[in-house]
Amino acid sequence: MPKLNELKKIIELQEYISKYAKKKLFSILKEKVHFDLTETENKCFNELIKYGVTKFPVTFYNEAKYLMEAYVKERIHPMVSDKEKSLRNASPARASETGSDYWKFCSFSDEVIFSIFFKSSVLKIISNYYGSFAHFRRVPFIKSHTFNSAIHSKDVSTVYHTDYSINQIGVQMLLTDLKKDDSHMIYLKESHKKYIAIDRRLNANDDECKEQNKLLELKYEPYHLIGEAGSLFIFDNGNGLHRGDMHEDTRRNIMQVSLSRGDYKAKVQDREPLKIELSQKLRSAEKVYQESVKFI
Ligand SMILES: O=C(O)CCC(=O)C(=O)O
Ligand SMILES: [Fe+2]
Repeated sequence: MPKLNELKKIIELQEYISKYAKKKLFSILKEKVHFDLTETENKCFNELIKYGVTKFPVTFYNEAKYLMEAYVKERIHPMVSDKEKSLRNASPARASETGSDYWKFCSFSDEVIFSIFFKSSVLKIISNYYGSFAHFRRVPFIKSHTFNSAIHSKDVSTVYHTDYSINQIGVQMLLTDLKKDDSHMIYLKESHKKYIAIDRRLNANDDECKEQNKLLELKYEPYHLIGEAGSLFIFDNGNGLHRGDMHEDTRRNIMQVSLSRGDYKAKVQDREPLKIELSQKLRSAEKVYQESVKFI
């Protein structure tokens, strides 16, 4: 239970937050969908509704191992030449701010990435959450990063924020094991119900940020995106508060991708590089999979 002076600060913070609150309504009328799920998938879906974050019931252990070998350690891997044409660097400025020495956008056409998204119920769970088809807003990225507070103290995603503009859902897969004292994402459970919008740029001062993080963690229960390699998390980062909790001398390897309800068309640099191959692969797939790549 927080102490009285902490409660007072929480209330002040809440008032500060609501000044910037925006309730983004699902404005365009969408085709309503609902997919049948197994009992465990349904449990996962219900958790997403309740907490704004959930762990997918399947762990993609072999897939994570493959992605580490084929991408992050690409320079020593024989498959690299096949992949080269589909890999794109993320913003070098953001990469250096976040301590990423490997941060690349890749293709859904990769057999393993394809199987994770188009042969599982990940997209069905997210579509059920939206109540309409989920659409990828860009291709997935694979990121390997360390953290050094002296260099990276300006990393904006270490401050609690929501990515509120496009009703975004994030999917993050761990490519190697992560423990609580490794760098990882923290999501504040049930904060997605409050329609909070904190602009990251409003939090310039480090001490102020730390204080704000502490207060929010008293108000909402933190959910740590940690676990074994291949763990896959789904989170409503459009509405819920989250941040990267960075620890020095640790390395995080992840694959991440984000989705929207289709209110957003991917920028040229975020689109699928092997679009024709991907369309062919999806030709006889269920509509939920075909729809998901419509805007990339
Ligand atoms: O896990 C992190 O470093 C935070 C990233 C983030 O803010 C996001 O994916 O929306
Ligand atoms: Fe975010």
